[in-house]
Amino acid sequence: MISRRSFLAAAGGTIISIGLPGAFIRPSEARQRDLAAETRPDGKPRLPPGQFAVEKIQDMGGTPGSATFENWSLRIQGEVEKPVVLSYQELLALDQVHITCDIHCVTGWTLLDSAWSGVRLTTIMDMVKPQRKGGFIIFEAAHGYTSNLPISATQKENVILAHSFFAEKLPPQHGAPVRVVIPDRYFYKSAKWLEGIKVSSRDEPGFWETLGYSDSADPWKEERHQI
Ligand SMILES: Nc1nc2c(c(=O)[nH]1)N[C@H]1C(S)=C(S)[C@@H](COP(=O)(O)O)O[C@H]1N2
Ligand SMILES: [Mo]
Repeated sequence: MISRRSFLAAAGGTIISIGLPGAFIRPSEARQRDLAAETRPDGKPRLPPGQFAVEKIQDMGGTPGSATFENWSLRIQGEVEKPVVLSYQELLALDQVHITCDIHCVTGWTLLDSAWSGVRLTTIMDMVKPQRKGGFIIFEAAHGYTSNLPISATQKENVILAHSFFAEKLPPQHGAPVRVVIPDRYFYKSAKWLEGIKVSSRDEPGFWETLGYSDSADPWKEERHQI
């Protein structure tokens, strides 16, 4: 039997997977024991339940968009007072933040201390002003990939639209020109090759969410699959 965790999905003729089995570069046994005892400033364990640490980001695939740094644009619309279209240059002109965070893939790996630069989602939401009924955010990526969250789950300081990874322009396979980074949800929420953001009055389950993965995706509650 194929486990749900490793099943493949065909999207737009391309076979993609939520987690390709691969060779993981893992910290030493001693470091892994130390990590197991570490806690975050908010009191949560550094490694969420059922996760293991890796030292390098895994390339998890997906179908890249065709946008370049020159012609990329981001359309933010839906239940907002002021819809906006941003170019890459306009994104760079907004307040920039640099975050160091851990990211957690639902397949089990956790990358510690990854460094991203970009713009807080709250900065963008302050521009467009979501209406009261706009309770959900839908991230729209190339080729119809979407992910969804209640707006409340995206209003944290560490939720950003990232254009750089470890001070270098985001590599194509990791979502260039711009991707979402939501460190405290499983990584499938962090849409690569971002093209739009829709504020919606209703929840609209995204690509992996409609295939059985959790809508809320909280790693500390181990919300991996729909129940
Ligand atoms: N557009 C798009 N974004 C996506 C995906 C995808 O297939 N397409 N895969 C998601 C999943 S399942 C994961 S684990 C992360 C992987 O990001 P990475 O390849 O940079 O590690 O991207 C997420 N964002
Ligand atoms: Mo994933």
